[in-house]
Amino acid sequence: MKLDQATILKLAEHLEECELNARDTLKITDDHPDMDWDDAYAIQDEIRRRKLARGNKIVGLKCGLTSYAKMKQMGVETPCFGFVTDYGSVPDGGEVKVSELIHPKVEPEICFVLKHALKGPGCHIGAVLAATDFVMPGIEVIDSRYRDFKFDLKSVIADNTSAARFVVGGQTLPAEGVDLRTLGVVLEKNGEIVTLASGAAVLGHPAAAVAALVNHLGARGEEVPAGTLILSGGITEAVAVKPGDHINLRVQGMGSVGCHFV
Ligand code: OOG
Ligand code: MG
Repeated sequence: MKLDQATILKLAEHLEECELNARDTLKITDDHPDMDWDDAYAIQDEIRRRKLARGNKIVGLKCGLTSYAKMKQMGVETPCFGFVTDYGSVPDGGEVKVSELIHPKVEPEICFVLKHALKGPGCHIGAVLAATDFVMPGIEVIDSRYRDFKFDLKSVIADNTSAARFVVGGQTLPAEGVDLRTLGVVLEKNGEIVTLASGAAVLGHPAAAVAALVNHLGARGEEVPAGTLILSGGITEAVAVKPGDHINLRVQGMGSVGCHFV
């Protein structure tokens, strides 16, 4: 750790205020170029603690920057991990209020729900699939608190990996019946296809992203409990949205999930 506790608390408060007031900021590594990975996750942990203390719930975990399309779009090369909240959950077909956000973008994701706990190190695709209850489509609405989405990996980790809103729905499928690598994914905005890909875009197999999350938490002594919802990361580049947009995600064999931006 390179930052003292007071600085970690101050940066967490600052980033969370930006989130809750839909205000942007410059990336925090500009003022703290020496901060390390542990500092970045310590700031994210403090944001989580603040939300729990306020009575919010953490309702799932997320992997970010797990596809080459996303890594290329954001100029980083390593996945990152964060959490999603109760107030971030939008029902399938529901509304997302753009006024509560800074500059939202949407990403198509494959979501996992576990029936057994997982703990790293050594977690692999096989362990993830064996522990998965079902998979389903999800749209993640990301909203970096950094001006113009300009950040580096440490800054984005501290900012809870740009987590803002998410929509899960469509049709659930047991993981064993699906080849998650060849699974086709089509993202539509206002009825037109804006991007498409297959599941292998995420680290060769979306379950590999979940395994990476489990191993990351395992290194910190944490287990991922049964019942956890996990967003495995954007399969394509993220797509900017504005009020009036309707987003629909179609996933092969899993129906579709959608939301409106108002
Ligand atoms: C970071 C969050 C990335 C994903 O699925 O890749 C993410 C960002 O691009 O702002 O959630
Ligand atoms: Mg995402």
